[in-house]
Amino acid sequence: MASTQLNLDAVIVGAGFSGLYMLHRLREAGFSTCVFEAGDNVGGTWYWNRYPGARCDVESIYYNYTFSEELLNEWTWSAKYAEQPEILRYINFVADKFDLRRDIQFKTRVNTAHYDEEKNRWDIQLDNGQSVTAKFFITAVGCLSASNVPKMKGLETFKGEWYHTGHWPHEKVEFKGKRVGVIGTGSSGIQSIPVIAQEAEHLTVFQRTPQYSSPARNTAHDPEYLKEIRANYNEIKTQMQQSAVGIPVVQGERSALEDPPEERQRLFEAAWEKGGLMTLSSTYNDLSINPEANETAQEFIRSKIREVVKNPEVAEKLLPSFYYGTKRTIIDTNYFETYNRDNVTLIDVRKAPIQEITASGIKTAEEEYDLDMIVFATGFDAMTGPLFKMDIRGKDGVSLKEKWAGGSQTRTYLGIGTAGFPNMFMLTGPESPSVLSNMMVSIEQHVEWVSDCLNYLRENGLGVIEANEDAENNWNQHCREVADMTLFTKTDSWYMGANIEGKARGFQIYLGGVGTYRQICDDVADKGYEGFALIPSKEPVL
Ligand code: NA7
Repeated sequence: MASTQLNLDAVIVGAGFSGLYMLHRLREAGFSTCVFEAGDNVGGTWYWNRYPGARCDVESIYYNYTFSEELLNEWTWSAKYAEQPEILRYINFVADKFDLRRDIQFKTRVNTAHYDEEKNRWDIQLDNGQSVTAKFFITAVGCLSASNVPKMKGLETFKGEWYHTGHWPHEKVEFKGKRVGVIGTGSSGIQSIPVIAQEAEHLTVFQRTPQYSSPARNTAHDPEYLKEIRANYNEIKTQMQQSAVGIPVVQGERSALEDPPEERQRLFEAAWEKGGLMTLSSTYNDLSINPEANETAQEFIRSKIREVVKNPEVAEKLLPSFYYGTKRTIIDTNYFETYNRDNVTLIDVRKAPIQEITASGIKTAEEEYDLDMIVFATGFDAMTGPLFKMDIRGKDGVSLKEKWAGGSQTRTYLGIGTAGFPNMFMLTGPESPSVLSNMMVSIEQHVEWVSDCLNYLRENGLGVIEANEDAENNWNQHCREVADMTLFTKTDSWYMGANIEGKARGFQIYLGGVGTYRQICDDVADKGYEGFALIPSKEPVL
């Protein structure tokens, strides 16, 4: 059957937080737009990550859209840290409020997007056989949407159930009476382990790298507090936008080494008691840059783990030793306490690696564990993974994968554009603050920058915008220089691409802070999109 071709101003890939807002902005500005979304509903990350205990580690009052005062006043978060179902309800509420669904095609994956230089249009093929052309191609695919199930011998022979946390079933998964194995102790593992342990007959945790985690201390919201937040939201929004990570954080002004041990202990204790994402890490100003200062925070958390976990042998296995904060900082609810339960066993797979999955469980170098269910909390091919799931080709048929492959690493200009790929925009792309910021702040900033850019092109009769190679190289170098000033690059993490076999190593996030980054992006726009080549339209396309 011949399919009819849609010709649009812009195609957006993904109906998560970024894709939805991008659609709203472009539609308001009069551009013809459609979102293609693989899932059967809106939500992106929050649609797919439905594992037990999933919740956002950014406080709910900061983790929402801020572009509409009406929306801010209409939605009330129940708790300091919102659970996945509540966040998904919020996203659905937004989609309904702004009538977004009529321009979203669900259950549709973008397979290929090829730029046709002659026509100056993107040719897009969907997995249902439909083809679409668009002047602009905008990826809103998220940073953590390509889930990583490590290649393990024998997985196909396993007779029980198995799931990945980032692709969790929509129906309730029953743990009752089952022997469950969880592989991985990143955020997803640490959030789900305490919840699974409460239900399962037995839980075996397969840990490769012990993690630093501190208490979230989640609480229900006090209506008076929310009233105050609403009354001051404009000021709070400005603070978020100008901050380092998109959350107003009180940053300590001294080095951890300036304080005597007793005072340091007092401040760390206070942070531990208060709980929350940045509380401990912002106690001092040098924890992320000075190895000795970092060691003080490491030792503090190790002492807490020894204090909480009753069995000293188990506690010992749980002690992390990498630089604190250089893998995603984690906050938890009863994570370390869970190892005091009789129905929980911790296996160190660094010492005795997993050799294979058998029909009945997991076999390590030391022992075989019988399991009814395996939960892979093994993370994602971050940042580039979601983009590489599509065959994106720019000028001369060069694919994004080829351009960024091998040792050459990812290169972007501002994390928004990349040379050789005209009229393509990446929302929260590699080399932007993205996952090391409050995503909502970074999403709104990118969406607004891109929609302003499209308006500018239209107003000025411009048909093509493309990042210059020089600008891109300078940005790439700047990103690396900033990252090299910190301890982040000293740890193997998914920020470095180190969790995926064969992936080129390189720090993929801009660490200069969201306030600084916003200023840089605004300056680029104010200077007529400096660093981008702008070419007049042959015909008035928009
Ligand atoms: P993460 O943070 O990438 O954690 C994945 C975990 O899985 C981590 O403990 C890994 O150990 C472990 N892992 C990965 N592969 C293996 C194999 N082959 N064997 C044993 N263990 C393995 O993913 P999450 O989903 O927890 O969190 C992702 C982000 O989502 C999070 O940072 C928040 O931003 C939200 P490793 O540390 O690599 O040794």
